[in-house]
Amino acid sequence: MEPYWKVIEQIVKESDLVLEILDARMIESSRNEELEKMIKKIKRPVIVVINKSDLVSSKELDMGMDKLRKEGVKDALYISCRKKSSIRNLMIKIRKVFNMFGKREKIEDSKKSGVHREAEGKIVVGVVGYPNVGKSSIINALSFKKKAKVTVRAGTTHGAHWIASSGNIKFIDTPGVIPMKYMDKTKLDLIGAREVGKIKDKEIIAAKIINLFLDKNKEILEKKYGIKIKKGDDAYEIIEDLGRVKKHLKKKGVVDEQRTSTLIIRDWQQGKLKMGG
Ligand SMILES: Nc1nc2c(ncn2[C@@H]2O[C@H](COP(=O)(O)OP(=O)(O)O)[C@@H](O)[C@H]2O)c(=O)[nH]1
Ligand SMILES: [Mg+2]
Repeated sequence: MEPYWKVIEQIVKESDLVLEILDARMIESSRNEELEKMIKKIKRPVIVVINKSDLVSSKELDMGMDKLRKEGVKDALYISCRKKSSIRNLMIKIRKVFNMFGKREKIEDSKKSGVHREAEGKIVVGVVGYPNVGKSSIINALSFKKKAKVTVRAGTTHGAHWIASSGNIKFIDTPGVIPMKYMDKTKLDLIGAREVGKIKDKEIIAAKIINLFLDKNKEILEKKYGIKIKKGDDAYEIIEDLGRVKKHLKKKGVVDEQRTSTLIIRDWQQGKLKMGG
């Protein structure tokens, strides 16, 4: 097994309960099948947490939740780290799921692994998910202390993990680096798991981001960038237009598409392009 998966497996084993964090803007893409299988095998209860709900409309969120339920996810909720009420709801959910699990499976399981946290009065919560989905931010919000490092640059929680606590709950943060070969790179770039400087085909990713808006909410792009999108404009034409507006020009007045694409990707990854909300 790859070292990365060993670390994650260890964290899951140490946990009584796992939070799988997803990005509200790409709920499906930010799920990780391999990770979910592993958690299931180790028999830990999971709460699927759709984070960054402030960046999408409530309609979108409801649709995403419906889809998750249909796919058999029992415990899911959406939150935003920027909302106190969200964090409260998540805390309530953690205690609820932990107590239910305690009755259902925990006793048998704890005999095997030798873990008996109820007796210790502690709940260990492992927080997993792709880089940049907000794991560290959630831990910080839940523990009311700044402990886990939050970064605008993707993939900066390396190797070691932090443990933060809140009352009798301990949180384990997980490293943000997943070996790239396990994942669809485009998907990762959209989630923001890779820093923009490391993305080679910036235009392709920028075009994908634009396409996410073109169908339903192109006004968001128009407003954010002060451009006018005509019917039938494709993503590359929009990059071109934006490059002119921003004066991202090379010699002879040719638009520097790399530079404009970088701007779009960065704004998206940093949550500066809301899809509604
Ligand atoms: N808009 C918005 N941004 C968030 C939210 N949670 C985290 N972020 C931002 O997402 C980026 C990555 O967060 P971080 O906690 O470091 O993610 P991690 O890599 O999963 O630990 C940071 O710029 C955070 O400020 C949220 O609920 N809403
Ligand atoms: Mg982190």
